[in-house]
This record gives sequence, structure tokens and C-alpha cells, in this order.
Amino acid sequence: MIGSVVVLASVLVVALILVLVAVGVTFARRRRAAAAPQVVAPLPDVLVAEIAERPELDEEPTLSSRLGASRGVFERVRSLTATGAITDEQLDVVEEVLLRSDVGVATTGAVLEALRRDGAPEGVATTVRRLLRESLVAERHVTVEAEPGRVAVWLFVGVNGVGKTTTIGKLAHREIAAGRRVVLAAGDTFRAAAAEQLTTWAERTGADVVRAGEGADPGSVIHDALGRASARGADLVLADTAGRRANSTNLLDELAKVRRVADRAPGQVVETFMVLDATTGQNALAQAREFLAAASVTGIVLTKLDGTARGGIVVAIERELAIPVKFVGVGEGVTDLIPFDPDEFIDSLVRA
Ligand SMILES: Nc1nc2c(ncn2[C@@H]2O[C@H](COP(=O)(O)OP(=O)(O)O)[C@@H](O)[C@H]2O)c(=O)[nH]1
Ligand SMILES: [Mg+2]
Repeated sequence: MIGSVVVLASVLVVALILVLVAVGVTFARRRRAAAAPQVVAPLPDVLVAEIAERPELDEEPTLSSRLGASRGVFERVRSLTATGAITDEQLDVVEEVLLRSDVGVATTGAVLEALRRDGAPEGVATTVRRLLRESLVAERHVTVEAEPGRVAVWLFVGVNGVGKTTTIGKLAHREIAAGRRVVLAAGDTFRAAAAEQLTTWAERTGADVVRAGEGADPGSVIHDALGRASARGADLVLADTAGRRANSTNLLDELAKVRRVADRAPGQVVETFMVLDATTGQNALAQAREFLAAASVTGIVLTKLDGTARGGIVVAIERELAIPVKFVGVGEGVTDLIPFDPDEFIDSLVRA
């Protein structure tokens, strides 16, 4: 009897212990579940890819991050950091690097003469940097405002393929971001693809575009664009032009005519940008001279400085043409255009 009571009691105790253990385990699980992070479904691949690509669109490039080849040319000058008397070997290095960099014979001669005459107490690299910087003293103001009641026009001239249409797209992006209403005029009517390309930039940047069929009179496209701009209260017309004709005399005549139309009320040409391709080196200078007389150029846009260009052409242009470089192109993207800053430019090339 007593034995069976003891057995029953032990069974009850064991059962009680089992129940308590089970309750304890359940509570512990609930606590763990509450503390555990929410389980979230993994992002689909497509979305991840989109997020990964987005920063590229809005990335603002710096000049120094894009001047690959140009900086490479100056490497040997950058390494000349020792101060004191200049050796003939050092002068040879400076001469070779400057000529290869496209600064031109005149600037190279002037820098060598100054080094021979004054030496380089701060080191050759620092002195070359100062001398090059001193040759970039042009006024770089970009005019955006026209007289009251007129619409500002920026005209873009330059030979085929230098980057006129791309530059217009990038500048449209810039000016719209600055709060202006922009109309693009597809004045390159030489082939239909040019107007297509400009229309794509208009869609991309939110600008208006005025275009006509292939072979249309460029003057009438500009005229229509001015009409549209003044009717809609736009601030700025960016006018593309053709970079080729049967011969260069015809091209320059046509540009002069386009300019007259663009400068007639309600339009007012406040900037004429000549677009030059930096990778063509000294040829860019020859091209520029041809256009200068006909087009009253107020500023240079130097494109493709990100490519195989050798940078020094900026110095040659300002010294030999006396026209300021106002913007530089450093890629094909919409933000790949930078207002030219001589300090940053020279430092990017020559500063160690
Ligand atoms: N790498 C690079 N390519 C550029 C730059 N600017 C223009 N391009 C390219 O140069 C080519 C010709 O440009 P486009 O604007 O059509 O020249 P256009 O004939 O003067 O209008 C295109 O493939 C552009 O993408 C630049 O700053 N850097
Ligand atoms: Mg074009």
C-alpha cells in the first residue's frame, strides 16, 4: 500500500517536472522568437542591379579623377622635387614632357627660359606648376542673361565629331538644374541623326527641342526656336550647328548667317562656344583659327580630356588664341562637363 502511494507520488513528481520543463522551453522559445530579427525576403536581382547603377547617373566627376593620360605625361616632371641648381638633364626632361603634353613650342620655350634664368628654388615641379598656372589668366565668366525682353542664346560651333551636341546636352542638364527654362535648337540639319541625337538629350534633361527635317535651313530652325522660347518664357536657347559642308567657306558663311538670325530680337547671342576635341592636340588649334574669324567666339569648350588627350592643349589654346577655356568635357555622361578651373587643372597635372 505504502509502496504504491510512493510509486504514485514519484510518478506525479516526475510528471510535474516534465510539465514545468515543457512550459519553460516554450517560454524560452517565445522569448528567442521575439528577440530574433524579422525575416525579410531577399531583394530580387533586378532591383539590386538598379540600385547599384543609380549613383553613376548623378556622380559629379572631379577633374583630377578623369585626367588619366594627361597626368601620366607629367609624371616625370612631378618626380623632380629636389631644390637647388637645375641640371641640363632636368631641363631636358621638362622640355620633353611639355612638348609631349601639347602645351606647344611657345610655352615650352618660355618655361625653359624662366627656369634657366631664375633657377627653381622651390623645386622644378613646383616652379613648372607656377609658370603654367601663370599662363592661364583669362577671364572665364559665362554670360547667361540677355537684355530685358530678349532671350539669351548660346551658339555652338566646331567641326564634326568634336562633341557639340553632347556638350549641349550636358549644359542643358546644368542650366535646368540651376532653375532655367531651356530650349534646344537643332541647327545641324546636315543629317537627320543629328536632330535625333539632340532630341534624345532634350528628353533626358527636360529641355524643349525645336527641329526640322534633314536639309532644312538652319537659320529657320534657330528662328523657330527663338519664337518658341519667347512664347514659353524660356531663359536660354542652346543652338547646335553643323560641323561640315561641301567646303569650309560654305560652312563659315552658313555660321555667320545663323549667328545673324540668332542675334536678332527676340534673340541675343551672349556666348559663342567653339567646341574642340582635346585628343586632336595641335590640330585643334588649327581648326580653331579657321572658325575664329567667322564666328566671334567667346569661349572654348574642350572635350574628351578624359581620353588619350595630353592636357597641355588648354595652355596652348589660351596662349595662342587668347580665348578662355570655359568648360571641359570629361566623359560621355550627362554630368561629365566641368567649369574649367585653372588651379585644379594645373594641380591635377603637376602636383605630386
Ligand atoms: N570621352 C568623351 N567622349 C565625348 C566627350 N564629348 C563628346 N564625346 C563623344 O564624342 C562623340 C561625338 O560627339 P557629338 O556630340 O556627336 O559631336 P558633334 O558632331 O560635334 O555634335 C560622341 O560619341 C560623344 O559621346 C567627352 O568629353 N569625353
Ligand atoms: Mg552634333
